[in-house]
Amino acid sequence: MDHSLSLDAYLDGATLSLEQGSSVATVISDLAHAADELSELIAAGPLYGIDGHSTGMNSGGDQQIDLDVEANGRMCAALRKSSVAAIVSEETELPEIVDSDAELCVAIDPLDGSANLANNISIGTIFSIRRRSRDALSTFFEPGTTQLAAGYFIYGPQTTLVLALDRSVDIFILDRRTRNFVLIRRGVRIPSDTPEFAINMSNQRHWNAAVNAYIDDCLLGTSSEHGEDFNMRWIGSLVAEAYRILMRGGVFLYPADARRNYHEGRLRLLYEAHPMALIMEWAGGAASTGRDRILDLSARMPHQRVPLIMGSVRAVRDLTLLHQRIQPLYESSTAPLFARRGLFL
Ligand code: FBP
Repeated sequence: MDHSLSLDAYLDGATLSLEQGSSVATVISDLAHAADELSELIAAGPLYGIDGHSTGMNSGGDQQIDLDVEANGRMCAALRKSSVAAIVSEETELPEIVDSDAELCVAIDPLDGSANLANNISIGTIFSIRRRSRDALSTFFEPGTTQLAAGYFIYGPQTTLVLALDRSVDIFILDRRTRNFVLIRRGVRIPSDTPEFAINMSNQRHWNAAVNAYIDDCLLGTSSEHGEDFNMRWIGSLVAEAYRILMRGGVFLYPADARRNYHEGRLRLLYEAHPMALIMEWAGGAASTGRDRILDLSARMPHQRVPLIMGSVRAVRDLTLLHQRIQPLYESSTAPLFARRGLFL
């Protein structure tokens, strides 16, 4: 592939036929400039006065570090510059109205997985762009299917942008010589069946029966219902896990579990699950809570959490079937959990 198409040139073409296309292009371009600067700050860290010290808790009760605050400041400044109607940010308790007549609303996680920074592991910025409905705030309470575009930047060995726009998922890399994002991959497709799963196994005793059944089956390898050996990964960084799935398939799970405060999972609907689900589906994959398609869900609160299962269509389908068949059985009877034969039949 010719690596000479810059993000701005790409956006000129890709947004041409979209309603609100030029506003969408402006938002993505402004976020990309902020991501370029943020990536430099992340790479230099302590040299630029960022040492990862705690600045307390954010409104959602998650630990906040200096870089979360810095990222939030830069990303929200970029969105104000683009003149969006309203912003929901992970780091801010209430939605911010910027210009209530503007065309677009944006939900953003300015720095996902920031706790990984101390270990020099990839982290990212996730965003979701919607057309403003009758008023700016109600836009955020519409289903994920109303997203116009979504994407994320990864700050890792390379700084990349994964962008879901106009039903295609395309990938850009930051060329540090020119400080431009450049297209490196168009129309990413997720393999439909890859024997690889990602889940935080330390929570196994808290999972529901359907998730336990699925992972138990994966661990059985060739003697399992799946009939193949599985590989496992857990990076603890949503953006990095999603990138691996886009490259080679597999499934990522952050399910609801029995721990206090995890009854709706850990991840947030508006700025983590909705944008990831759009990316997965437009790349030929799927995303579900185990019971419902993520894109069909509407948030009830700006920082609502949701269980997230995403990746290759076969794995998401199998997990959905297990939630339909095993979990109700488990919830309603004291009978043995399930028979291993015919798990997905
Ligand atoms: P934040 O939203 O607090 O940054 O946390 C999100 C996240 O780091 C995801 O990127 C990752 O998938 C998950 O939390 C890891 O959670 P856990 O530490 O419970 O495995």
